Amino acid sequence: MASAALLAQLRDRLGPQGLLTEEADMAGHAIDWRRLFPGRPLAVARPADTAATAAVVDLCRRHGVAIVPQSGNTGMAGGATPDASGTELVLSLARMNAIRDVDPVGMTMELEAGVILETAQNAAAAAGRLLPISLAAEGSAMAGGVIATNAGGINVLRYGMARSLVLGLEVVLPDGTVVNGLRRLRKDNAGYDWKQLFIGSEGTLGIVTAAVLRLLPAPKDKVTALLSVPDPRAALDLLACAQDELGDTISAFELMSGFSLRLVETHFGLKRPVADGEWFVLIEAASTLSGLRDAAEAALGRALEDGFALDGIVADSGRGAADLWRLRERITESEAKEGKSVKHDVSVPIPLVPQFLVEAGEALAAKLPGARVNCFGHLGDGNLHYNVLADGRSSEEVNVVVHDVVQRFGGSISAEHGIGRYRVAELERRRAPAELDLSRRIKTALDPLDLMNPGKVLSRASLPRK
Ligand code: FAD
Ligand code: 2HG
Ligand code: ZN
Repeated sequence: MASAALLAQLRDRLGPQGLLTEEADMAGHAIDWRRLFPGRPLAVARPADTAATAAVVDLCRRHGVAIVPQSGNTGMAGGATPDASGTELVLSLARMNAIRDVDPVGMTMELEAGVILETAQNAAAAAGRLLPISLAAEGSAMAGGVIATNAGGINVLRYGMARSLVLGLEVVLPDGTVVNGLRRLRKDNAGYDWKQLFIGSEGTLGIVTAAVLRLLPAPKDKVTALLSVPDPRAALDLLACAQDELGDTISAFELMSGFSLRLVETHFGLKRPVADGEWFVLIEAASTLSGLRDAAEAALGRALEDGFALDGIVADSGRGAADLWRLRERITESEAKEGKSVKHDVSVPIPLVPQFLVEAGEALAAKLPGARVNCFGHLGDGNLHYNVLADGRSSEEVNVVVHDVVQRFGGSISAEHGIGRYRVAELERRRAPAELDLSRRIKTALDPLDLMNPGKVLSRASLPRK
């Protein structure tokens, strides 16, 4: 069999550590974090360096075997697991986990794709620098996955998505070519900025093996506050007020519904330390200079006086801040414990968020009565996680109701989690034909055999026949 020959060649090239073929060993690579997208890998290759990664890609291409790149396997869109055919090879980056260099003067970090995000954050902190990408999965998500999904998280409003922090990239193309663009330059206009194609491409155009990330000075002063607000419109007034008082020190502005916090209390026993309300905002500001606390208290005072906030607390210690963040970070796990949900990771223009929430709520009540909504997210970016708990309803049925409203508001059906396989049909339904056609042309130019994460982002059927 062709696959038996391939496995023998892979074993030769990678050694016993480098190839998993037993079902029990592969189990953790075969299903995603949400346990929604199980698959059956042909095998799991675990190359230890870029040359071995390129060799795996080359061998797979010769045998016509598709590859599913996988880093921390925390993705929310089913992009990192294989299909059920037993013919796709998972290529895990987990063994490529070296931080090659941290430069506190040039403020860069060069690292391999399998470095866990939290490890990278700690290495930056040890050098007195900040790697500002932060998300609840940072203890498992890896640099390669963060870059391949162009991850967002809680600090986007100040520092941008992962894309804005990538200075250089090394990738293996679907034909096995290694392209080394590991430059640490702040300015580089020499030709096409090809790395942007791979950032956010979810493993469909090539494999990210290493990167150079931009670092920032580490903040010395930080304030974290939790406020209850009467409604989402007041939350936007609060955003404007916080921007006036705290300027560009605001690094996170997160919205949480009362429903979200009740889930966290039910499943983790964590109580919110502010008076009742139906909406809550978690704000963090950080600065390399001191004096933030006075500004934060002035902002809170003004918000209470003007009625944007009903109640609020400013954390008075690192531990107090961590307790407030725990409320936010536990929402996803609480939702999973509550039952099945249909996730929506949407964005709309920031000023339209309150009206979006009204209209999405009305559409659900009319079309899916009884559905419960767990809404929370990155209000400072106009990005809401509008997750619907609707027992017995298919995701297709629920997606269409929510995404119709998103489309009416000029929004996006994936603000930060990507398309994976979960949102392929919705993307193809809702993106303009010319945009889809351009994406297919890019895919076909780089991966004419459709061997790099097939069926993710773009459907197999929509690509030219091989
Ligand atoms: P994986 O899940 O392994 O892969 C994700 C995609 O990238 C797949 O399509 C895969 O094929 C591809 N890929 C992986 N590695 C490579 C590589 N080296 N080269 C090419 N392609 C590759 N996301 C956010 O944006 N913001 C959040 O706030 C956020 N919070 C989360 C909270 C929780 C509790 C969880 C479970 C997830 C959260 N996520 C969030 C989603 C997820 O953590 C991010 O998308 C993360 O960037 C994925 O990294 P990973 O290493 O786990 O990637
Ligand atoms: C977050 O912001 C993540 O916490 C996860 O993006 C969102 O669980 C979700 O839907
Ligand atoms: Zn998020």
